[in-house]
Amino acid sequence: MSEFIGAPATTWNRVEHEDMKVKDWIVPSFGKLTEGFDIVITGIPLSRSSISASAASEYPDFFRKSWQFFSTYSIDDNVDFRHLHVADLGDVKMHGTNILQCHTNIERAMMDIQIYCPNSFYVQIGGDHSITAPIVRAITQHTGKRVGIVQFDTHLDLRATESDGPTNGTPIRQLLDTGVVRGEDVYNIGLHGFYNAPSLIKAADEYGVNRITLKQFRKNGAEQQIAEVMNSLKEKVDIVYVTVDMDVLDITYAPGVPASTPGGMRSDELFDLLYEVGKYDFVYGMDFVCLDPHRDSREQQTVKTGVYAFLTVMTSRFVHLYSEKNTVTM
Ligand SMILES: [Mn+2]
Repeated sequence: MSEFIGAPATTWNRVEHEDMKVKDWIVPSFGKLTEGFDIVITGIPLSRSSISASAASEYPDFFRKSWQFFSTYSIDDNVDFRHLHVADLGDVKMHGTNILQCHTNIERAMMDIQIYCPNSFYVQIGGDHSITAPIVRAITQHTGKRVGIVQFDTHLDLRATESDGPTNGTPIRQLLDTGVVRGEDVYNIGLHGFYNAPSLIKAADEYGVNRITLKQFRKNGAEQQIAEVMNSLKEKVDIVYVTVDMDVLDITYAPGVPASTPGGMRSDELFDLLYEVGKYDFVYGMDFVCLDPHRDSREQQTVKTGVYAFLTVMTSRFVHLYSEKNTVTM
C-alpha cells in the first residue's frame, strides 16, 4: 500500500476473452503496490500548477475511459501485447489548495512505487508538466543513478523558478537548478516556431540543454533521430526518463491541449518517435502531460491520441524488450 495513492473515480470490469480491449487487459490494483508487473500506470491529477487554465487533472480518468476503444492487438506489428502484465495503481492523492503539498505527495508516491514495484516500467499520466520535477527527483533519489531526460515539447520549460514557481513552465529548470539532472543530459525534441523567448534560449545554452527542432527531426526521421539521442545519452547516463508534453502536437491534432500551437508535430510523427523510444531498455519510465479533456473535441480526438501514444510505446516495448513473451502472433 501507499498512503499517497488512492482509487480513481473511474473503475472498470475486466473480461478475458479472445478479442480483448485495453480495459480488459490492465489490472486495477488501486493503492496495492506489488512486484511482478512489467508496467505500472499511475494517474497524477494535478493542474492547479498550469500557467494556462487547464483541467489536465481530469485526464487520468478520461484516459482510462478511452481504453474501451482500443484492442490489445497491433496490426502494424502483428502482435497482441496482452501478454504484458500491466497494473493501474490509481491516482496520487492531491491537496485541494496546496500545490507544494501535491508535489511532495507525487514525490513520495513515486518513491513507494519504485520500492514496492521494483523492475517495472513506470508510466505516469498527468496532470500538467509540473509533475515531472517531483517524479524525476524521486527517481534519482531512489536509484542513485545519473538520469537523462528526453522531452517532447514545444517549450523548453526553463522559465526561472524564482519568478514562476513550480509551475508547468519550470519543471526542467527546477531539476537543473537543484542538480538533480545535468543540462547536457536533457534532449528536447519538437521545438518550433515563435514560442520560446530569447532569454530562455540563452538559459538553455548556459545549462547545455540539447535542442532538436521539429525541422531538424524531420530531416533525420524518427529512427535516426532517436538512435542519435539515445546513443549519446548512453555514453553519459545510467537511465532515461521520457516526458511527453502533448503541447508538442500541432493545435489541429491536439485541440484538447491548452498550449498546443500551429506549426507543431503531427500525431503520426509523435507515434513514430515513441515507437523508437520503446526499443531502449534503459528508458526507466515516462509521463504524458498537459492534456485537458474538457477542451477536447466532442469525439475526444486528443484523449484518443494520448491513449494511442501510450499504446505505441507498449507495443514497441513488447516487440523489442519482451521477446520471451512475444510468442503469440496471429
Ligand atoms: Mn512542457
